[in-house]
This record gives sequence, structure tokens and C-alpha cells, in this order.
Amino acid sequence: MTQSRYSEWWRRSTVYQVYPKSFKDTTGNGTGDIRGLTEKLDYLQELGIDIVWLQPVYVSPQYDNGYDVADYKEINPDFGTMEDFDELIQELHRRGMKLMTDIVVNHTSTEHEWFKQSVSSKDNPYRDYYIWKDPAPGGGLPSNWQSKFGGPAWQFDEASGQYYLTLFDKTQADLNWENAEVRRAVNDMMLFWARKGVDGFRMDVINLISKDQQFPNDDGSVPPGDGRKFYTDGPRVHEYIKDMYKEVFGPFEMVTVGEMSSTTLAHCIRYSNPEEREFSMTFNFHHLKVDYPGGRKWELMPYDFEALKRLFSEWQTGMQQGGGWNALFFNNHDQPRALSRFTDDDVYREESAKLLATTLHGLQGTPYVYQGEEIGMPNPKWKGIEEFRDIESLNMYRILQEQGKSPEAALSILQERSRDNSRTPMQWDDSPNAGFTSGTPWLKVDERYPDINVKKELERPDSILHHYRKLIALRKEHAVFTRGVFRRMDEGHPEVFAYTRTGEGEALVVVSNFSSKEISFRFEDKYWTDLSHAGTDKPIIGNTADAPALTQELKLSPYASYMWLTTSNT
Ligand code: TEU
Repeated sequence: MTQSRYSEWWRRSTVYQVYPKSFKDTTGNGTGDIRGLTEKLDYLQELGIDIVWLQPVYVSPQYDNGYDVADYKEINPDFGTMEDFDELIQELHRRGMKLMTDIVVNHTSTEHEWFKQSVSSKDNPYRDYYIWKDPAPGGGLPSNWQSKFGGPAWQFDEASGQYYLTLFDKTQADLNWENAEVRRAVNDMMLFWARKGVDGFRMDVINLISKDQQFPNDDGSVPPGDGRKFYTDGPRVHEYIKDMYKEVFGPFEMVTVGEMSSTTLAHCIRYSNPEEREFSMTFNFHHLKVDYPGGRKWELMPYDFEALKRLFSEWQTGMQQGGGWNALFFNNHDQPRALSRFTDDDVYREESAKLLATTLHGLQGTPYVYQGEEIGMPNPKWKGIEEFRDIESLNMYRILQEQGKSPEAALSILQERSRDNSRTPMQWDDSPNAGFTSGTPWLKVDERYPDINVKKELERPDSILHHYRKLIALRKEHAVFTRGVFRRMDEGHPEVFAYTRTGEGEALVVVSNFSSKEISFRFEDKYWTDLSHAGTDKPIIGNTADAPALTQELKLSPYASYMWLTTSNT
């Protein structure tokens, strides 16, 4: 590997994702705010965080908690002021940290001025900022495309007799990226924030912006048959992104991550290989669909561990060979907590939280820590539909019952799948509302906060929090985390995920028992002989009191997970 290939600073960095609505409230209105984040920057700096990803704080009606933007250049008063935002940038830069903000430009809120103009009349200059279609020849919806939040993806406008496209909520109207004025307006908006000192962007569902201009019906031949094959990684998407790079990302040397919905490895190599001049890295979600029966999110099944390992391996090897770069994550604001989803959030909660961190942070890519995962926050226990706030969950609660599910069955599906699982307020200490707010929180606080909170984690040297701090530091210290070639070593073991990263004379060995069983694991000879064992008499990080040497046969306690660093024979 050439030195220059992996030299960028953000390849050794760790990103912390802040869902501002649930991070820290300084006004008592029950909603988190920008000043609350600024107040907690020392905490993030001590964790070793390099980049803070601040999710949308723009003017928005908040039907989708800010992913429905009504003004891209103004701060939502619920979150504070532009002066608060400027202070946040200053305070981050003073600490040598960077700010990444969310750019949501596949769609705007229907309360955005552009949409208000567009819907006002067919000949308004903003009409073509959005995607308007006549009814199908026989009347009705222009196509059978479905919204990702359930229901049809077309909304009817009585006044004009036309439909407009909404791939998400009916209050989120898709922008028409075929229109050069839209592309210019988006670049100008991003330049506005770049000139204010923002260091990077997370680009929301950016691989959906180029649609097949025929807007054909989906014949269902390719699951899920909801129309996504006609707008995912679409015909002009790379052209549009290269234009953004040329106009904004390149001149301001921004670190960028594309959120890629239902994408492919081949496209993500193109999106993130530096020679393509598109993004720094990409999120893909394939590993977070291994508990979706036939790819269907709103049905339940135990997760497929082998599929999880296979997908990690395919993407590690494929992106390495293709020169791409992964954004590594198990958690975010759209997913239930991984701790509850893939491991044990009760008896073995601490071991499990450390296992997930060790397994992820040993991979090639830039790790993302979603608020609360660093202290082992689990999914809360939901008592009734009245506790939920997420628009997708509320839509699906209704749709599941229309499909014949009982309210109880629908609720049990929401318990596992709802995005609200990861949106409960950050748990700072054991004071009321976990120290998040002095008011009434907009979404309930998980009842376990007296035992699971930052204050408690800071006090214990062997806490989950200190485990994350150490992993983040190791990534900066050893080049093998950034450059090591990935190789899976568990040969389909039913409970163990084992892999190495080798290069620059070093070898990282990561072994994790994803089960509540006491098991033994043996490295196949073909792998063992490739490993030297110098200096592996104890792991550089682990999650059990003992610190076992790396041996060809390992005894692994429930959810045991270790990382050894040795020299490489290859
Ligand atoms: O998420 C898009 C996305 O892929 C998920 O929302 C997923 O489609 C959804 O949970 C259905 O399963 C981005 C943002 O992260 C999300 O919060 C927004 O709601 C969405 O786009 C629309 O902007």
C-alpha cells in the first residue's frame, strides 16, 4: 500500500453522532439544544473524539425531527440561535475538533418556501424544483412507488390536478435534481456553511437524488418491488456528486460521508475512492438488515449471524480492493440499539457493549459512535403507542393493523424496530430525567438511567466508556487499524467472529464470542501458521477480568471479546 493512499487524517479519526433533540437541554423546554452540545465538548474531547456529526438543527416543522428542512440557512429556535452555532464551531476548533453537519437535499419540507412557490401554480418559476406528474393514463397515482415510511410515494394536489413525489413522509417533497437551478441552490447552501467553518457534511440519502425520468411502475420482479430500483444509485447520481465535490468539498477540503440507502459495493467504491473525487466515505446498511425476513423491516426474526459476518467481510475486502472507505457503525438514530438487537442488554450488558465496540473498531474504516452507545444504553421498554414519537413508527403502527395485526402484535414489532429506540434522551447522571432536562423530555427517558449514565461510567476505570476511549486511542497509535488488510478467520463458527488486520509488519487479531455460552474456538492451521505470536501473551484490549494469551485453542466466556497486536509473518 502506498503511503499516500491512507494518509488523510480522517482515516484515523472517530466520529461522534449527536441527535441534538435528545443530547442535552439547557433551556428546560424538554428538547436538546446547541448550547447543550457545546457544554459537553470536554466530555467528547476526553473520549478522544475528532469529529462531531451534528444532526439537523435547521428550521423545520419537525415531522421527521429535522430531516424535513424548511430553511437550510436558519437555525431552528428550538435548538438555539446562529450565534450558538458559531460558538459551537469556535469551541470545537479551539479543542482541535471538527464539525460535520447534516445535508438533507433529496427532499425539503413542504413548508419550505421553494415548495410553497412550486405548489402555488404550474407556471411558478419554482414549479420544477420538485417532481410533479399528471395522473396515470387511467387516472390515479403516476406509478406504484411506495414511500419508505409506508403508503404511496405520490401526493395529490387538488389545485393543479397533479401529484408530487415523496419517497419519505408526505410532508417531505423530493427535489428535482434534473433541474440545474436546484443543483446550484444546493451548492450555494453548502458553500454558505463551509464559509462559516463547517468542516464536513453527512449527506442524507444522497444516492436517491437521481431518478429514472420515466418513473415507471415497479413490476415486483426484484424485491421489494416498491420502485426503489428506479431511483437508487440512479443514472446521474455520480455526476451530481462530482459536481458537489468540484464546487464545494474539494475547494474547502471537507470530510464527507454519503448515507447510501439500499446501495451496492460497486457504487460505494465509486462514491468513496479518492480518485473519483466524490465522498470521503460511505454508510451502507446491508449488515443492519440481517434480522429482516426477506428484507422486510416490519417482520421479526432472530438475526442471521453468519450473514452479519459475511457482509462485514465482503465489504471490508471489497472496499479495500476497490480503494473505497467504510463509515463503520452499529448504531444510529434510525436503528434500534445494537446492544439489544445483536447481544445481551441485561445479564451480559457490559461485556456485550464492549464486544460490539471491539469488533467494530478493529475494522478498516472510520468508526462512528452514536450518542449513548459508549455507555451501553439499551432499547427502552415501551408501554404503549402513546409513548412513541417517530413518524415512521406511528405510520407503521397504523399500517400493520390495517394488514391485520393486533395492536399488541404491532406494538411488539415497534418494540424491536422503532427508530425511537435510539432517540431516548442521553443519560448523563442519576438525577431526574438523567440530567438531560429540567423540563418534561420530548421523548421518555429509559427507566434504567440511574444505573446507566455517563457519571457512573466516568467513575469506573473498567467501564464501557473507558473501553471506547482506549479503542479510539489505539486507532491513532497503530497504523494497522487504518491500513491493515482484513482477513476473516472464523470459518463460519456458529458463535465466533474472528478476523485479522495485517500490514506494515503488524497484525491485529480480533476474536469475539457473540453468544451467552462458554465455548472453545480453534484457529485452523492455515490461519495459525500465518500469525506470529510475539507479544501476544495478553490482549491490548479485552472485556474480561483475565487477559488470556493468544493461543491456537481459546476458551471464551459469554460475550468475551479480545484484540491482540502482534507482528505479521505476511
Ligand atoms: O434515513 C433514510 C433511511 O434509510 C432510513 O430512514 C430508513 O429508510 C427508514 O428508517 C425506513 O426504514 C435518512 C435519515 O437518517 C432519517 O432519519 C430520515 O428520516 C430519512 O433519511 C429521510 O430524510
